[in-house]
Amino acid sequence: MGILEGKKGLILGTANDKSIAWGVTQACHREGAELGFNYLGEALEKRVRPLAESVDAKFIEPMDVGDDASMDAFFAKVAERWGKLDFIVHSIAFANKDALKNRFSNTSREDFQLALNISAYSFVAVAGRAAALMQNGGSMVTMTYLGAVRAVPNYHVMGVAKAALESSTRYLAQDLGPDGIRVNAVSAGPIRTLAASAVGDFRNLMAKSARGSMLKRNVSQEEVGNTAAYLLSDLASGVTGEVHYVDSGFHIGAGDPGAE
Ligand code: NAD
Ligand code: 0WE
Repeated sequence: MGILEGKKGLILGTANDKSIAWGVTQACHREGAELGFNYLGEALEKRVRPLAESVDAKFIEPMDVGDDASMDAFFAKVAERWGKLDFIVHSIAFANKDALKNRFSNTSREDFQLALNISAYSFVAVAGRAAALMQNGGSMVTMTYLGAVRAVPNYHVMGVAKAALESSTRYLAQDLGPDGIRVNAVSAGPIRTLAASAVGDFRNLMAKSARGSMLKRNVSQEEVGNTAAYLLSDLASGVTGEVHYVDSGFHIGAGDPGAE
């Protein structure tokens, strides 16, 4: 019997079969969960719907986390079709490409707001709506990156957004804990996904991350997915407010000096 048997959960942030959300989906499906999905816009529906159907999902609806009306419509459908919810996975981030390339000190107000809105506030917005459907407790997991706590070249405003996301994880854990709802973040090492492939010199960053890691290799979507499935399950019933690294141990190292 799977560790998520009998549980209903939402996977938010699938773009394609390279998405971290898809690695989480495969682990959750294998462990017996019933899954629901969102997609951002019609272009992604064509990719997400067949993927979601391949894991027997029946709930596949649009949601733009930058739009309160879109979020309300999505969660109204969750309430109508499922009534209750056991877990959510938030695997969503966005920043203007220029802000990840130009000097950090030149970040515009607009680009700062966009990155924090889509990459950090959206977790709070999703968590509040989901918590209302978690009558028997629940578990929430978001995806973060080391750039939240270290200055990683070019990660820039996304690092600021991930710092806000990790802090939001702790405040959500405090707020929702009395309702039996746990909230955690998984800090993944670099993985080649749609969002990552749009980043210049990602190949070099991946090579450096592998060299500087304890396991001397990068991590996969599947490894991140398995860790998320554990955090979503009752096996992690005493774990909340945590940032759990799945990065081959890179973050415990000294970084570049030993890596080269
Ligand atoms: P991805 O491109 O597959 O996923 C990003 C998702 O965000 C997409 O599905 C996209 O549709 C969604 N999204 C963007 N704006 C949205 C909006 N307004 N409304 C709804 N959805 C929106 O890339 P990924 O690497 O799988 O990213 C998933 C998460 O993992 C992100 O939070 C990212 O920061 C995090 N992460 C990625 C890595 C990496 O190296 N790939 C490492 C650590 C953490
Ligand atoms: O969180 C991320 C990806 C974030 C991201 C990437 C893009 C590229 C395309 C957010 N928004 C956009 N917008 C775009 O238009 N990661 C953890 C992967 C990542 O991105 C980096 C990294 C790593 C690692 C960017 C610079 C440096 C390192």
